Amino acid sequence: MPTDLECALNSVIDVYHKYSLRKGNYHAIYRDDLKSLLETECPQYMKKKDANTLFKELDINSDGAINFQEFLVLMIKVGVAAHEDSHRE
Ligand SMILES: [Ca+2]
Repeated sequence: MPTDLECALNSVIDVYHKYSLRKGNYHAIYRDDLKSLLETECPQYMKKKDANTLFKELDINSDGAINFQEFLVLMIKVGVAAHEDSHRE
């Protein structure tokens, strides 16, 4: 039986593929699909952020798409913000 952490990681991978596969690619999320992902999956985080700015920050290799490694940087950013919020409540 998978642990809580393994389930959480599988969810991260599933969400990545849900948006990457919109254009049929397991390894690339494009700008419009990233915007949709951010607005749908991270609405709390996006209250203070701009999707275009975030896309530029995340596209480290400047190939016009977010690969899974680049997506993990987003998970760090959202995770740090969520952790901070957890201590505010
Ligand atoms: Ca990229």
